[in-house]
Amino acid sequence: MKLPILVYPDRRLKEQSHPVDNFDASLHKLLDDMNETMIANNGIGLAAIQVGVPLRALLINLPDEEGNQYPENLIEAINPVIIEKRGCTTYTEGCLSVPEYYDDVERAEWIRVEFFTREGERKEIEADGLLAIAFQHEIDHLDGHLFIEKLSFLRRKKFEKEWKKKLKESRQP
Ligand code: Y12
Ligand code: CO
Repeated sequence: MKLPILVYPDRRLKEQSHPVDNFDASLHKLLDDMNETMIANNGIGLAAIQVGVPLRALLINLPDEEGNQYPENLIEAINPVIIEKRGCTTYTEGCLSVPEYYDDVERAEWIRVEFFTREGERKEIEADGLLAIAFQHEIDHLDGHLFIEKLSFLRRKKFEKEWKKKLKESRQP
């Protein structure tokens, strides 16, 4: 089932998400619904709080060079924790909860992440490039943070100005 995505400045996006305790059918249904929602909106990453569920669960599905996404490349990460990070890189990020806005964000270049699968199996992966960016972006959502909070003061002001204009234009006359 496709779910509605919370859009900035929805206050629920600032919530701290809770650890998942039960790796049961309701978690599996949530992950399946999140995947359907992410695909339908051309996303490459989605956190549970973006569909209004404050649980520490996220999805990432990076496209290949042609822009295609495959089900076998889907990463489902439950209770993810960054246990090591190195370096610094900048990438122009976007977010389904901040549609049509993209800006440069600095993050660690390389990370090691511990997480659990939907069956409760512990995994550890090393990530760099786009995967490292995506993990950090999505884990920030689990802690109630959006990428726009990482912008400089001036870039954030530019964003707020553009966002206000967009809301005004989308309002009914
Ligand atoms: C690198 C940077 C950020 C992430 C987090 C995941 N971000 C997304 O999945 C963003 C998706 C997105 C999709 C949009 O829709 C289309 O392109 C059709 C979009 O455009 C509009 O809203 C108009 C904006 C963002 C992972 C890795
Ligand atoms: Co996002």
